[in-house]
Amino acid sequence: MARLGYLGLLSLLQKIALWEWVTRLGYMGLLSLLQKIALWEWVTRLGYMGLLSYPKAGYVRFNGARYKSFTERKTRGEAVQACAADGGTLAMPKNSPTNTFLANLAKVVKSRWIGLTDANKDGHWVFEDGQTLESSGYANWRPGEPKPPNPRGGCAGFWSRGSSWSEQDCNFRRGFICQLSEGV
Ligand SMILES: [Ca+2]
Repeated sequence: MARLGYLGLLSLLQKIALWEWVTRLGYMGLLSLLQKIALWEWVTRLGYMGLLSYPKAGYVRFNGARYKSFTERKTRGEAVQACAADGGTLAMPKNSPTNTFLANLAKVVKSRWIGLTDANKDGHWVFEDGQTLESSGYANWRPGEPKPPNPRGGCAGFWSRGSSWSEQDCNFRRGFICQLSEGV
């Protein structure tokens, strides 16, 4: 039973239902020990991947992905971790309709991180999935942004108002928007 604790992504009710199901199979004597282990490993892995805990609360579907805006302010790194905990990434607006949708997704308390950074190479903007901003053919920088090159690079996010982007030090604390890809 202690291993249930590993299934942190499952709700308590889901864990109980799973355990009942696995246990019942075992009682029935239908599974060898190795089969039980394999089954449990599989169930655990599904839990890690978040496949059993969908639909995620608060995510809204748009053009084949789901998005959620968070108002708590985090550093870029903390925001990435928060999205990963939901099985996703920071949101990646790669076209105008998606960008407009994200900008209007929820009430904006402060500016919000998106999944775009030049932290690895100043001036070289890359989305969370590795695609370069240039190859996406879309950008929506606020006038004067991104800021002049600095040695550390930065991270992009929605400006406080509207749908344009600004560059900020990645250690600033902003709200953020997470994205779950279809099928994740
Ligand atoms: Ca920069």
